[in-house]
Amino acid sequence: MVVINSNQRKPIFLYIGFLFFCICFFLWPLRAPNNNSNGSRKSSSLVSHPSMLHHPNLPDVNDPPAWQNTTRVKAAFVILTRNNELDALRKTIQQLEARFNHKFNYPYVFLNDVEFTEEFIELTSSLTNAETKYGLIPKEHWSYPDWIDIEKADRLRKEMEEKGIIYGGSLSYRHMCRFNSGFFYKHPLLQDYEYYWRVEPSVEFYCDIDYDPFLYMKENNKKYGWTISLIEFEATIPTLWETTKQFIKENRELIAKNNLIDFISNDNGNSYNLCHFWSNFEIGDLKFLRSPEYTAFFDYLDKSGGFFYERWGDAPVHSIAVGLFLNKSEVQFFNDIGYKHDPFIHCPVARELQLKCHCNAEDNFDLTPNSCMRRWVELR
Ligand SMILES: Nc1nc2c(ncn2[C@@H]2O[C@H](COP(=O)(O)OP(=O)(O)O)[C@@H](O)[C@H]2O)c(=O)[nH]1
Ligand SMILES: [Mg+2]
Repeated sequence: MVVINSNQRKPIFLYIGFLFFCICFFLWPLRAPNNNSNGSRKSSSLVSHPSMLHHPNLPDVNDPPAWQNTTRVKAAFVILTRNNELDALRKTIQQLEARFNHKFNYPYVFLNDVEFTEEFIELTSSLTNAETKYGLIPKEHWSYPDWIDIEKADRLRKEMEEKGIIYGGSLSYRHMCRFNSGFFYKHPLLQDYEYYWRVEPSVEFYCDIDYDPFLYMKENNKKYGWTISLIEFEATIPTLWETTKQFIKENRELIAKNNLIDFISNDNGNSYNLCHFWSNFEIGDLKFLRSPEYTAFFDYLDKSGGFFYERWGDAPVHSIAVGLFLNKSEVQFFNDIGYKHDPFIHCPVARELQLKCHCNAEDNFDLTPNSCMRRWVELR
């Protein structure tokens, strides 16, 4: 028979106590109906979000719904799209209205590099009671700037295409990325707004959003909000980080004191770890994009030619800017907004958040190897 004396018992009790603590601390928030071993293990910090009960900024459960508060932010959805994406976009707007905007009625700004068709205007405006505006992008925001060597750009595009790099051969994709990086917020239709929510055709919204994320951003001094973060294709941005480092060297005074460099670099800024916020979803403060530091950064990148000679995406550009110019408290992870842009899904896994969603927590991208969520969670 095994006999345990009193000296041995003490460590055993301690061990059992510790085990119990670990179970409560790590597993309690994970009691999602469909927990599995890979996608749904989350630490408690992953489930914090503005619509959780007990959040300091939220009213008591007995208070009237948030949309009955008539305070609205100067904000709009911004949708850059082509006429031929109409059907994909209608599906997206239908979900966005059903999940959020029929309660809050924020306006839509549609942007295009060619005129929108009558059909597009009719079949999008009919899906919402909110105001809809349709804008043509000025030519100078969607064309080569005069310092670009067009023959060199043509040749490098061809080379990227031959290497099989995604969108490597597309000129319009490059105009799109450059426009989203440095121009959409300068469009006349956006001048009256303080915040934007970027939406693309085909994206899906899986959960009811019963509070106003714009108001949340404003009241909590948040400047950038996201739902999915991931690793960039390195072949699209070979010199982006070197160019950024040169910018930093020449503009040290513009870098935030408590910046988020550890989200985008594993070695204190020496190299880029390719982490970025997926910019097909963004809720942001337009003041940030219009700030002197963001303007200086975009202009510097633009002058280097990488939007055309390589294939710099607006996602790494925005994310690096967030990493350099903001601090963590100004950046919001919208865990509660269930969202899909093919092929990835952010689906909240906590049971409280699942209640009003139609996604499967097992499909959540956050803790898969290509997600940068762990990096985010580890940030102090
Ligand atoms: N007007 C216009 N919109 C474009 C063009 N290319 C892309 N977009 C829009 O830009 C956004 C990103 O393009 P998308 O094809 O979804 O790129 P991906 O998400 O990186 O695969 C979407 O909202 C598209 O509708 C273009 O040539 N003209
Ligand atoms: Mg897309």
